[in-house]
Amino acid sequence: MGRWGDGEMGNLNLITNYVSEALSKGALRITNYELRTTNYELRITNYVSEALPIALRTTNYKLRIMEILPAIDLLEGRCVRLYKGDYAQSQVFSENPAETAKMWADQGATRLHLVDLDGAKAGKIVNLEAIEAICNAVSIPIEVGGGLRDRSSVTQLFDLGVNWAILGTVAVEKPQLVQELCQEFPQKIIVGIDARNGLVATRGWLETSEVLATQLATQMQELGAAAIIYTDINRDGTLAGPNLDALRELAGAISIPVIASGGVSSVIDLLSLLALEPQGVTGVIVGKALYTGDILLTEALKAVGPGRIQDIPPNLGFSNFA
Ligand code: AMZ
Repeated sequence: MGRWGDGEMGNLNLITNYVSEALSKGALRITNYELRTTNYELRITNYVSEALPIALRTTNYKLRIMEILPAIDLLEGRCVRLYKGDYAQSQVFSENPAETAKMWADQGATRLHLVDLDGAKAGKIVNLEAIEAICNAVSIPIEVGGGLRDRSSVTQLFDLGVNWAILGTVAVEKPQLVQELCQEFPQKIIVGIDARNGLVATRGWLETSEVLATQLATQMQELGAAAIIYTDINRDGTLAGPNLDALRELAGAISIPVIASGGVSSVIDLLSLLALEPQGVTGVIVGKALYTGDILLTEALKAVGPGRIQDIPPNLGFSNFA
């Protein structure tokens, strides 16, 4: 393989390949986010934050950034994580979602992803109190989904200060409504496509349609959706890694931003997603991994967020990575 910074190879693919290859050869090991190479040692945050911008600068490469959206899934007023969206397999992570939201904001999150799980099942907003408390607790932008099936539920959220409404079920069942809302609220309607084996699931993921995720994404782009959130149900809450192939296919089919969701378990997963940024994957929703501590938000932000470029030490050269 080439060296970091070698011509067009000085891009993220190379860095990601470098990490994979070095890991497989035992030249690199990761302990608690610490990377060690045989001839150089540095923390993973520095590895990414310092080496990546240099690689990119060497090739005049545009810096890739992945926005990280901590997920707050609301069930009966609490912050929970489900396993593969199964309501029977829920784990409570916080009794106070507003406090949780504030914690993520304090750690540097630039946007929050909220899901009203009771709402998705009931077909109407259920956890309004918790959503309102979160809106009052933080000043970063918030997106909310789950149970938004008509205009009034969407406007109710906007009135609270929510920045984006996420529509799932109605994208399949009432595309006309999606179109009307996109016209009325440009850039504020996001379509959530939740797929099980490539087919779109609806109504709290209790039903699976015959619609293909890519087909729906193309249609929703035409209707004016600001972005698509793509969730791989079989990976959600499993820490099994994102479905990169499905994301690549989806992002390749449309030109609006794609936000990846489901299975993200490590900073390496975030780096893999960063490789899909040129295809239009601009953000990633992280749930369970943040709550278990598998991903530390502050570390993740340094790894793939905009802040990392500020940390470049002037004397770090590629000779260190031979
Ligand atoms: O985990 C689940 N069972 C689940 C979930 N996370 N069911 C729905 N949702 C989320 C979708 C999307 O953000 O990912 O609810 C929203 C869609 O809700 P609706 O009511 O528009 O289909």
